[in-house]
Amino acid sequence: MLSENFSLFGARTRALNLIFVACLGAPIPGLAQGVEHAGSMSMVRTGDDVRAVATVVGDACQIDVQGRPGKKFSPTHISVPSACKTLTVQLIHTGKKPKAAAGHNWVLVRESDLHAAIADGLAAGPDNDWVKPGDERVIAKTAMIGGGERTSVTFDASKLSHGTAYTYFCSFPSHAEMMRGTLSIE
Ligand SMILES: [Cu+2]
Repeated sequence: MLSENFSLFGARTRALNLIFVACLGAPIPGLAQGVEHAGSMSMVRTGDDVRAVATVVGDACQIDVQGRPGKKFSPTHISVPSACKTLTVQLIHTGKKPKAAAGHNWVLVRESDLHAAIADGLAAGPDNDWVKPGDERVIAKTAMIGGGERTSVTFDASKLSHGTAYTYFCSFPSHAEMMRGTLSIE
């Protein structure tokens, strides 16, 4: 009877050890992962990957996007609820450099149009904020801004479709390769 109890205890200890080891292998809660609340927007962070859901007020939706030093957007993924008729994206440049040195904008295209839109934008030059004038592949874009500035764009979100992959990027030279994110209709 005593030995049975001992073996039972041993089995439990091994099981607990396994759970403990499994936890060590997982991302450390609170460091690598966590939930942020920026205003009324909920964001889930996993390392550099930040996913956010646009805030819905009636059928007008809103999201804040930071353009950060190091050529990064935050969030890096925006989920747009299908109830959104319009989406307002407010871009906040959290860096210090002026527009001419390290400007940021927010340009939305279909993922399949990304490379062509970037290439034509580079050819369009700084007078056009590095976006081809009248580019029909560009679904929405903000102005190019410098450090400490903010700007916004409101566009018709009902023309975006569920199941299509959209990408947003900053068209400033050498930024677009790193500075991009994805958007989808949920
Ligand atoms: Cu940029």
